[in-house]
Amino acid sequence: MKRVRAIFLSDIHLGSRACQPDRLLAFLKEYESEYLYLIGDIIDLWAMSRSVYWPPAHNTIVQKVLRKARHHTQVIFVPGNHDEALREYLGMSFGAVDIVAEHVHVTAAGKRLLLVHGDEYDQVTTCHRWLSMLGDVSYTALVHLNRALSWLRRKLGVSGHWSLADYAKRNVLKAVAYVGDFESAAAHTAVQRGMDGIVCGHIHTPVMKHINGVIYYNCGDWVDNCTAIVEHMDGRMELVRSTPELRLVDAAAPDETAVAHPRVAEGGRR
Ligand SMILES: [Mn+2]
Repeated sequence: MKRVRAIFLSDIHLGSRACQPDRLLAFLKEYESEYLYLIGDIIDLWAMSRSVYWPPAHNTIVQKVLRKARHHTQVIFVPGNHDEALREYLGMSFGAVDIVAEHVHVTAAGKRLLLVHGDEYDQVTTCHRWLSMLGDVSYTALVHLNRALSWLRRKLGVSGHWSLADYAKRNVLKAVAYVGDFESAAAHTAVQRGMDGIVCGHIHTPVMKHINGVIYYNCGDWVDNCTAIVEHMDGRMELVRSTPELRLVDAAAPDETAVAHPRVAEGGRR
């Protein structure tokens, strides 16, 4: 059992056949923390709306998280796009799990980290190329515009996920650029908000790296990579990978050379 200060998880996709619950359970058994952050796409309501899939292992994960919340762990849940329905409950608590749109975590080393799922950067990313040509257009404005658009789509009852980014992601070469653009857009927000870093998920590409003077953390996912970000008691951050043999290994060191895993998934929804 390892005691750490904080655990950051995203993109677990419970309720989807793609989720790897055993490897997550191995991780949750090994690590205890003061803070547990669930940074979106924890429950895949999109997958469940197509067909209900909920094996006992998925229940075990929910029970384990709730048990942690009842005892000594502060659990905070930032909904993502696959569990967007839970955004209706922002500001509320369920079984000692607080649901919020975003959160600022301060590490033991005093670093301020913005926690968001990251789907707001998805559309921003598709516009990145000509944004950089136009120069002065604010990402923040675009992020707000994107939020307003998805609200409107919901109100109009347009189902499914509207995304030019999905189209771009079907092409591998575009996908490489896509991941880079997503990371810059996220880092840009951290800079603008005066943060030391940003912790997000969404694109299933686990990494810790310096971008424009801030640190960009991506938790990865529990579909392909089985990774988590942890903060040790002294504020040191680490990317941890749960291997198929259920052994936990360090995935990367927190310096700018640590481009941990340039994995690119072709197509597919995030
Ligand atoms: Mn997502």
